Amino acid sequence: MERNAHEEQVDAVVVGAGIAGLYAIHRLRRDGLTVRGIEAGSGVGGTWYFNRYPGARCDVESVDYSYSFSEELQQDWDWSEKYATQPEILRYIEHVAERFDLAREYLFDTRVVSADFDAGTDTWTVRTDRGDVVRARFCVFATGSLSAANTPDIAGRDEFAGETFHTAHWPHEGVDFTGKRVGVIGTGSSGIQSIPLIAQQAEQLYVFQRTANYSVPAGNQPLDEQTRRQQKANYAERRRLSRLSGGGSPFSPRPVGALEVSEEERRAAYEERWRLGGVLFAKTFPDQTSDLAANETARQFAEEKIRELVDDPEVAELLIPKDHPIGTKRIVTDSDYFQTYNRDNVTLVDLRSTPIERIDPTGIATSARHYDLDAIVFATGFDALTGSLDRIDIRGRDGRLLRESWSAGPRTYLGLGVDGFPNLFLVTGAGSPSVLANMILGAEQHVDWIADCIRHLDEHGYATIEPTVEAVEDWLAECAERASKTLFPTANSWYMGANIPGKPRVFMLYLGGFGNYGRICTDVAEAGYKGFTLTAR
Ligand code: NA7
Repeated sequence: MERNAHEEQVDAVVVGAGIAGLYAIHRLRRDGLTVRGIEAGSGVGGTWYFNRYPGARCDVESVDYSYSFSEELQQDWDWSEKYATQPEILRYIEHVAERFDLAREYLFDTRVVSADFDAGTDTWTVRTDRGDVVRARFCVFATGSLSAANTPDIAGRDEFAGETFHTAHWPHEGVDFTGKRVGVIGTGSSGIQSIPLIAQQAEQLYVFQRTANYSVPAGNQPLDEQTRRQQKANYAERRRLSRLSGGGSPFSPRPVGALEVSEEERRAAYEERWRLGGVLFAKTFPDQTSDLAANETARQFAEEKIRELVDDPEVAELLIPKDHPIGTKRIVTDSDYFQTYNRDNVTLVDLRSTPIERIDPTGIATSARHYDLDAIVFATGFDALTGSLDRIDIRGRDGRLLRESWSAGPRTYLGLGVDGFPNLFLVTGAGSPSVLANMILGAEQHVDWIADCIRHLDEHGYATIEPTVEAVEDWLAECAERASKTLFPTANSWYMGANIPGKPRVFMLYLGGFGNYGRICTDVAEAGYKGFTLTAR
């Protein structure tokens, strides 16, 4: 849509109209600040706006994966399924935007290209690809952890004459694969969720798998009115438990380690979690991701399940992950993934033994043979956590570029602030629990902390806030120390930046738990923003 470039001055710029950005607009505006939101998409939703691939579904229960800031909202909204699909989540986010009149603060179809801090005026200048210039005291980057899509640079990629799709940029009108020969590259969440549905349509589906992943059935089911009523009646307690929990939902592991119980009890516990479904399988016992022997018990259980579900033992063998302890990459939540390989029209191509050599106009050539294709789906993930910020020229004090400051890995204090970048706030990014916890409650907690912080600055006559170098170093050390006590750094995961060639390998998240993390943030604020430098107006 054509429009004139904006030039304006506001209190706060919020980049992103996903779950975090929308709440930031709501909360900051309610606090009396003038705000401007900027969003690359044509509408609200962020991740849920772009990731429209078939089968896209959240792996956190709908009742928990929803805003808590408005009691009326949580009582009014009815989720139809235990794990909501992308269309339903997008409808929910659109409802929230409408209900709280948030979209009017946004420039849509607009990408932020740079943000520069001027120390003379303590002002950020944000520029966009539409020629807008927005000046603000505060910049809130709610740019998402999984928003910068990764399309691997495979030789001949752009020569393919058929249709090409990326799961993270799926056409809004959907895709009909009927009668087509389709190749899916990638078997992370996006591949594993979409493969069963693409298989139902396609004439022939080839799945190009480099690394097998663990996946647990979602155990999805429709929510009936009685369940919804019970959930809503109990919402306050559910939220209280979620805020204290490790992962931002009202569940905690059993109080004993996997090896401290009998074989029978352990199996029953895994069986129960498997039946309940989803990512929480990784948290059946508290030591599953810290003790290799404990992990092995869960791994073996999952391996048995895969063998039960897949008819061909050779295919099952290929689908069993061998390179990482279970749970150290995000466990996928699927609906009939492994069973899909029992279909006659589905072929698993093992890229470890027969790597892709190139893409050509008619399909994909591996070292073993050529696959003729009408369509290729890249389910190849994201430059996670830092990718969306790296793509913007963010310059703090003395013209320092954020991506250069982060060349050895992201440097933050609490995941909220960066040394040398005053009045810049990050939401649910690197250095926070982020994707390891419920992203909606995480976004609310971050935005509330940021809004309280801005109010503190204004009430006490401060112009800027930024973390000290020491606080950042200490926080990085804390995050690294916690990670080193777990099995997470042993996996080539996107948590480690390992999926992007050349990206520094550091575990980018805080592993101390959502509840713990929230307490630390509160303590820091209550101690007068300990670890931050505040400058007077
Ligand atoms: P993921 O989990 O990063 O998965 C990407 C997949 O793409 C994974 O299987 C990769 O294999 C594969 N991949 C990436 N590059 C290549 C190349 N060059 N050749 C072959 N295969 C490749 O992304 P998703 O979108 O599925 O999920 C991201 C998160 O979204 C998920 O964890 C949930 O939190 C929601 P690899 O493992 O690198 O060998």
